[in-house]
Amino acid sequence: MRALISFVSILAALCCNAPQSRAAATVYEGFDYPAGANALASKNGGIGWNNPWDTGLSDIVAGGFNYTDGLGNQLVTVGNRAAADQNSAGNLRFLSNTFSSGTVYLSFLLQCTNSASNFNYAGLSLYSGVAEEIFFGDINAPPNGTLGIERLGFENGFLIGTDASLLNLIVVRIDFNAGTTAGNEKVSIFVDPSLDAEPATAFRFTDVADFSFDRIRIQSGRTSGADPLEIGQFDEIRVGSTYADVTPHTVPEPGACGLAALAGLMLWGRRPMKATHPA
Ligand SMILES: [Ca+2]
Ligand SMILES: [Ca+2]
Ligand SMILES: [Ca+2]
Ligand SMILES: [Ca+2]
Repeated sequence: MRALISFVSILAALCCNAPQSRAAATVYEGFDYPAGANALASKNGGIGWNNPWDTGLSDIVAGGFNYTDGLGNQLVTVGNRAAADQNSAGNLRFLSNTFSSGTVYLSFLLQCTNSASNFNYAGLSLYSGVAEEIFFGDINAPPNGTLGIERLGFENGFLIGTDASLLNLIVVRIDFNAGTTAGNEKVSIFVDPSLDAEPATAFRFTDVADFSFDRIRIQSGRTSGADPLEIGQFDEIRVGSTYADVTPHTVPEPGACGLAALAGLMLWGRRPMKATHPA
C-alpha cells in the first residue's frame, strides 16, 4: 500500500500547475535584481514606478519568496527578494500614480527576523510625498511579533493570531472614503489568504484617518539600542484595482491530474497478485 501511495504521489507531483490568465497589477516589484549587499539602491525594475529605488541600504537576497495557498494555487513570482537589514535605512520609491479614491489592493510577502523583541519593527509603508501615512508589518509596540497596521499619528491595530516571524502573504484592501467618518478610509487585511477569490473574512479597520499615497517604503529598525535589529525581508509587491490584480497565480489542473492518477491505478491493478497464504 505504501508503494501505491508513493506512486500516486509521484503522479500528483508530475501534474504541473497551469498558468491562469489574470488582470495585471498596475504596480509590480518582484526584485528581479542580482543579489548583493545594499544592492537595491537605484534599481529601476518592475512596473508602475515613477523613478528608481532611492539610495537606502536594503540588500538583494538570492532566491525569491514563494507562496502556495491551501488549494495548491501558487503566487506568480520572479527573481530574488529584498532585505531591509540596517537600522531605519530602508528604501523608498515613488509610484507613477497617486492613489486616493476608489478601491485599491496592495499585496506583498513579508518575513521578519527578531520580530518578537520590544521596540523594533519591520514593514511596508505607504507615503504621500515625504510623509509616512500608514505602515503594515511588525509595529514597534506590544504585542510584539504580531502583524499590525499603524496609521501614523493615530491608533495602531493588531492582527491577533498572526506571527510576523513566518513568511506571510499580506493583502490589503483600501476602500477610499468608505470609512464611517466622511473622507476616512476602510481598510481590510487578509493574511495568507486563498489566491483564487477574495475571502469573506478579514481584519477590518472601518474608520482609518484620511490619507492618500504615491510612494512605498520597505524598512526595519529599532527604537531601543537594547533590542536586536529586526530584519524585514520583502518580495512580490503589487498594487491593483481588484483582488485578482494582486494575487496572480497558477492553479493545479485537477482534470488532468485525475485522469493520470486513474490511468496509473488501472495499470497498478493489472499487476500479478501476490499470494497472501502459502500454497
Ligand atoms: Ca521575487
Ligand atoms: Ca544592507
Ligand atoms: Ca518587533
Ligand atoms: Ca480619504
